[in-house]
Amino acid sequence: MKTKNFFYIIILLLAVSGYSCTEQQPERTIVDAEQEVKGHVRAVLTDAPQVPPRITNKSNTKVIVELEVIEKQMRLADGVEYTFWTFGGQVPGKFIRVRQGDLVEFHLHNHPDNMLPHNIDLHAVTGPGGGAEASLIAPGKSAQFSFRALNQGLYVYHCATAPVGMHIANGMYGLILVEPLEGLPPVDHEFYVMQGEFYTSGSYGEKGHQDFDMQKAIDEHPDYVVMNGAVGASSGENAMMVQVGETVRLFMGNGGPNLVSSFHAIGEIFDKVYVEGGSLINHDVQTTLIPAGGSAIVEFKCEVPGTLHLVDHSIFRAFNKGALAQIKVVGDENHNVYTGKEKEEVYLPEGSAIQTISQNKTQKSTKPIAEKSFEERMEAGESLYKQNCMACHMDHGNGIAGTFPPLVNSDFLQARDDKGIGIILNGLQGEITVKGTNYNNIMPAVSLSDDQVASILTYIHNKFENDGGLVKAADVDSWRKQQ
Ligand code: HEC
Ligand SMILES: [Cu+2]
Repeated sequence: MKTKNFFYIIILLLAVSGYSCTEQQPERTIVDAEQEVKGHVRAVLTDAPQVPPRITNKSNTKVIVELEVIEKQMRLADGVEYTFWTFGGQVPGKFIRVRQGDLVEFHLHNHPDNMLPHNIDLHAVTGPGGGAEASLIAPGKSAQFSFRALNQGLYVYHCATAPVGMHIANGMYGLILVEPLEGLPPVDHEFYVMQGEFYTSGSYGEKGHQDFDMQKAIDEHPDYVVMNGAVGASSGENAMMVQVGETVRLFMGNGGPNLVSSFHAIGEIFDKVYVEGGSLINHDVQTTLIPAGGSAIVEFKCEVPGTLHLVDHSIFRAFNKGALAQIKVVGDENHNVYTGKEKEEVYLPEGSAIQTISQNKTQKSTKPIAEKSFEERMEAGESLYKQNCMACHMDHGNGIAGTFPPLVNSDFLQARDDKGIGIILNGLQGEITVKGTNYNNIMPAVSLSDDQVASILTYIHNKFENDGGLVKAADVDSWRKQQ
């Protein structure tokens, strides 16, 4: 009897604590669809990473959305072109913003120059196919349908014309935000970022126009996983910019078509996550899962300057397939929050030996290949340098004083008969002197093909103010044979 009472008390306590938890969640508003809407407005649509302005009108209205499907060739990566199918001319498609309870009058136009029929399935629609059947149109046609935005939240829309996977894989997805009646709380910046994969005939980085590869899509083996439709679309000089002390809200989507995103911001913690783009709010989150065909709204305050890297933390996608966007935070340091590097010294545990950073093993094949011209070596060398050497020797080959020696105007490199081939293939350790500074560190062997070593070294000897010259694949081959 006693234990039974105790049991009831536990249940009661759980119920009470459960109640106080849900209390912090915003109340859900149920829309009365019978209620009439007042007037009408034309929706402001934006391309990523921009978001349309907050909605300020106080009552529900009819929102007219005009969206045009355009098939067009654009950049997927440097030197890589792809024929995208778009909602509004960019990938992801235009951002649409309405208010809960609004009546959305949707007009889909299929540009006359297009080759295929298309339609739209908006996950914000309550109705068959999310509007897909109602909006299916051939090139040169328009379709209209209306829906009531009953549920608040951040929703994916996509094309749902057969073969559905192919239409999505070619870039036909975007986001529609249904703001709660009372509006989202104000923040300093709102941005739109959407992940998606591309399945191309050539592998990652292969130059020229790439076709869609159906088999890779079925196997779920993408060559590209990108943020905002292309490698570098929202990073580097296209990065989003904010000031220290400002608050940021990201509307994150995942078009898929296949992969789930482990969304993470390197250097930030999400103060708030609207889980899966719905009304459940989680706090203090490091990585939030975004399903294919799903979303998340994340919020944080930028306390210190620096670059935040928005990645899919299935991390090879970020570093080897393009899944990276950046937010640059500018302003004053705050050493109470983050000090930056206070000290650095070399740490060499006993017994450490040269390791190998291995590329694809098959690339080691010594089968004779056609030698490249100087220009081709320089071009290939630049991207190979970025992939294999830049992490340590830095952007412009300047290294890091005391740890990674500079490759710029390196007397050490120029004094070697092998042009540096042995350094790349065998690694390097022990004390060396470069431009009067001593280094005693370890460079791992980097396993690359003869052709790749030749291109990197040609690049370094010329680009970084060394002694110039052309290194040939045959030089690397004969060096290997002498070993
Ligand atoms: C993981 C870090 C790392 C990577 C990656 C790396 N290096 Fe090094 N590299 C070093 C270190 C450390 C040294 C100095 C070794 C020592 O102290 O003996 C060095 C030394 C060198 C030197 C001789 C010193 C000089 O400044 O001339 C050359 C040349 C060189 N690296 C080229 C390359 C090239 C080319 C690549 C890319 C294929 C590369 N390294 C990748 C860390 C790295
Ligand atoms: Cu389509």
